[in-house]
Amino acid sequence: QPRVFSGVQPTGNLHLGNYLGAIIKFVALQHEHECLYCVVDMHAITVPQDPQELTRTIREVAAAFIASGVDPKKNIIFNQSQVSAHAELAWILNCTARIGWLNRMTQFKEKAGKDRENASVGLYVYPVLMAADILAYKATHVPVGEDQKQHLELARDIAQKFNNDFSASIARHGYGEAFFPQPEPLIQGAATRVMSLRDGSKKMSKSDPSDASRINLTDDADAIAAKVRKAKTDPEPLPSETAGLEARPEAENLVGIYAALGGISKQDVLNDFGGGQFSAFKNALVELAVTKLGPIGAEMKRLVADPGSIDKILGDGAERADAIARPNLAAVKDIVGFVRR
Ligand code: AQP
Repeated sequence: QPRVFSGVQPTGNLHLGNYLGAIIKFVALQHEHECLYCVVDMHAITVPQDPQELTRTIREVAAAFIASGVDPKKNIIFNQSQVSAHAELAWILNCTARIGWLNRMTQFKEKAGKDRENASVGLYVYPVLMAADILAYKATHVPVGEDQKQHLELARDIAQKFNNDFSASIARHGYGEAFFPQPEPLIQGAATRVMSLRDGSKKMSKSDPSDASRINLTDDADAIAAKVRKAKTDPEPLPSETAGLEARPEAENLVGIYAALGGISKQDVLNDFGGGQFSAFKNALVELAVTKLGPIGAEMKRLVADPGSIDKILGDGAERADAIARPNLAAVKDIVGFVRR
């Protein structure tokens, strides 16, 4: 049966890329599937975090899910560190994954930078923890942005190697031919890779030192307007066909953002704005972004003002998540040959 899992790191500055690449899809999927949406705090500490700020941002990400329309009763909203199966399964999968596989991960190379010797071991094995996040629930579908594609492929490789390595034991314990499903990435829509507003070759990112490079979900209308109006563009008018966006990354990015926020295609956007100047298009984009994001930001602020209520939602979610993950982890321990209590 289909089951959706996805996570967002509580590393501050939740932005339009996180929203359009992931959170907006969480909202759509909740109507059809059982969904688990996780604040992946254990991933966040793979790079240094201020403890008080981490506590605040864990609640803020949960608030962003809810404010965007994810129903905490229907779906399971929780934070990773409250469900010990993630860490336990990650260890077992660390022994399945190969060093050569991890050495190919581009995100580690980017995040570790030049001083790789000094990166945390956690940052290196991050993709294995991500595989454990998904496989602990035997999730079948994972809505993510384009940047997570390689990690999803690794999760599929790990699932397959585990199934192969332990095939005899899996069959002996009555699980048939495969224990873990192959999780499918869901990377869809007009904005699977939202780019920086200052540089069309860089992804919009929480850690970009320039706040003008991203629209934060908590930005007010004035900030959104200022950032969109200042967004880098080129001097040509907008094309009338999507083919004309090729080699124009900044234009393509803004058209993609408009399409994703408006729930229309890029061609629809160009039907309305093709041939026109950027200034008119930017005005319309400001209006759309403020209409869509304004209420989300306001609701996030309201929700985080009551941390007790958010903690209750996270605690309830963790219990429900644990009830799914615990039997799966017990089965994995049997398959591996561990003696259980
Ligand atoms: N620019 C983006 N466009 C589309 N999707 C994006 N995502 C992130 N950036 C973009 C998607 O958002 C989800 C949560 O991401 P994350 O918080 O787990 O980590 P990240 O990808 O490392 O996010 P950032 O903003 O880029 O953080 P830093 O600056 O720390 O590296 C994922 O589904 C991701 O694909």
